[in-house]
Amino acid sequence: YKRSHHSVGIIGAPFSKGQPRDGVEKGPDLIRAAGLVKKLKAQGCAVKDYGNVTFEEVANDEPIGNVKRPRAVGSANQRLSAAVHAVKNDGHTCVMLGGDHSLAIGSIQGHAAAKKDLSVVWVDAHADINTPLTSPTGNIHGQPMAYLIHELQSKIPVLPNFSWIKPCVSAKDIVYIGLRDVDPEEHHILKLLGIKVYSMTEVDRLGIAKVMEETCDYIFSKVKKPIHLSYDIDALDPSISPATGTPVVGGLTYREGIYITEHICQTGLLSAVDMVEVNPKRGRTEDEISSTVSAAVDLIRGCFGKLREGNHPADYKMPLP
Ligand code: 6HN
Ligand code: MN
Ligand code: MN
Repeated sequence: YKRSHHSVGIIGAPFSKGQPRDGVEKGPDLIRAAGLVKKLKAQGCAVKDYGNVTFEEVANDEPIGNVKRPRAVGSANQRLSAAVHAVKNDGHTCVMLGGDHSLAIGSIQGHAAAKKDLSVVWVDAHADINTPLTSPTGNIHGQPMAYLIHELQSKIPVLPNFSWIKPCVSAKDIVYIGLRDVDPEEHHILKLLGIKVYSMTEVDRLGIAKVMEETCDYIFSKVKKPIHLSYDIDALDPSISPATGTPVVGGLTYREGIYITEHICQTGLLSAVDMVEVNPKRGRTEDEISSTVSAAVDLIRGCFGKLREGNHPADYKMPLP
């Protein structure tokens, strides 16, 4: 048994303009209201809540080609990137509470500014690797990986407020887990770049324990890089987390979802986490909302040492009669 010495820095990013449905900007405050900080402290973490990033209003944010609200998304991510960089420089593992998944641009960029050479574990029903030219929707939450991967830079057009982004991840340092709704163009990109993917088919075939063992063998095959875990709540099955913008049937069970976090935690290399796409306005009942939010809280707790077998402090003394 190892005592956890996690020091966690939390940043809220109440932002929704990477996709068309409002409500997802309420994610950070809902996840906090469910007791995240108190629960992390109770399991032995040192926690600093940096509050929410504030975003500027962007007027006349007309589409560029089919890309929607590029200026607002570019500007929001630039601010988030600076905030994540600061949390990393303070020495914490950074937890970014979204907001939609376009925020991974700023979160990964800010993380990479502090720790160069990251590996990225992307847990999602979707690959979020469309380029502006392949995107069927124009929603930037379906595109963040494309802006960050070195190998795709020749495919990315110039966009307003995106010039600060520097590609910072190599295709070989990415693992996807949970995919089940991948656009044809995205599938082509994944194959072209030889990106490691454990779709729900591999989760079914191998079981989640083997998937995680292979994931870590793969990302640690050369040097042990810090891990950026980008967790889209829609990776879980909609029976557990229905309050999200783009739910897809056939997802991870609660137990599989938690197992991923437990396994990543025990590598000791988790350096930043995104928890995104919790959208209370997409829940049809209070129960659907609370089930989604509490799953998000439990996944974050799993990232920071909570064990299902139970935990006790290293200095615990049995009460004497
Ligand atoms: N997410 N592939 C679709 C698109 O619009 O590009 C869906 C993206 C979903 C994004 O869930 O973070
Ligand atoms: Mn996503
Ligand atoms: Mn998704």
